[in-house]
Amino acid sequence: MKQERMSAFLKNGRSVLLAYDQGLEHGPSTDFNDKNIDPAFIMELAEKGGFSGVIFQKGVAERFYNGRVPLIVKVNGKSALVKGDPISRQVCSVEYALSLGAKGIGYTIYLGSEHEAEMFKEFGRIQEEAHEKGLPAIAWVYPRGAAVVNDTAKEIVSYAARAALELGADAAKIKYTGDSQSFSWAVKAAAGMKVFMSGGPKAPTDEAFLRQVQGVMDAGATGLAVGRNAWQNAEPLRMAENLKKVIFEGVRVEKLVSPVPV
Ligand code: FBP
Repeated sequence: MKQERMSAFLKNGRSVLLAYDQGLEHGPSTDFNDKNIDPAFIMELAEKGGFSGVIFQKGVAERFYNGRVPLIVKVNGKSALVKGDPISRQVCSVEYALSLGAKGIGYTIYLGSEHEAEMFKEFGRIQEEAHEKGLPAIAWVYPRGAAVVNDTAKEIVSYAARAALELGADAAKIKYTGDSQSFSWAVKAAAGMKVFMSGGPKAPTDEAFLRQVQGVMDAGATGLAVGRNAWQNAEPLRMAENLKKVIFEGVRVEKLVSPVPV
């Protein structure tokens, strides 16, 4: 049986992670404003907001990680400039991530890309190294490439979850399918492996986003790895509080005090 390597990030089996690797992935101009371009702001938000973990690339971890929230280092990355089927390669060793204080290793796999075999192979090696050191390997599994028509369809999202399980991930970060019932099929496909919803672009309202999170929890998932919907929010600490209520306390969105932005 698999041991629970994710325990550093779990409270009663649930979790809310703060993701901040978008600078490299998207380019800073699209996602950031004067406030959230500063990694120190994110480190403070992770701590004050009571997030279960924070996700950085190694350069940000080196300069800004303060050791007070469990760290996941994303060990591969790619820019937003190269077009065509995506490939994201290793940019940080497991050993170096560990030396930065990592309690988990993150790696993105573009399932369906013509380069998927290279990412499978690299993730396979990284997963084994992480496990040797007692760290969980968390797979961002994003279906992309010419063969993927709709990356949030039930079939493709559940395939992403299943691929992560079969590749040996301890947890998968996958896109929301749009409703709880279809997402529960992805949770089933994960067969006990931890499932996190990937936040996505900022939702039109706080309430709309919190309803997605509620749907994810109703589906039996572990929680959420959120970036833009938290740190692009005008009141990120209030969003963090609402997320924790929905994820850890099971509070229904309609019972939250003013979930809609003021
Ligand atoms: P967001 O909540 O901002 O979507 O962050 C989650 C995340 O998985 C990041 O870790 C990653 O950089 C980004 O989304 C990838 O975004 P995209 O789906 O546009 O490639």
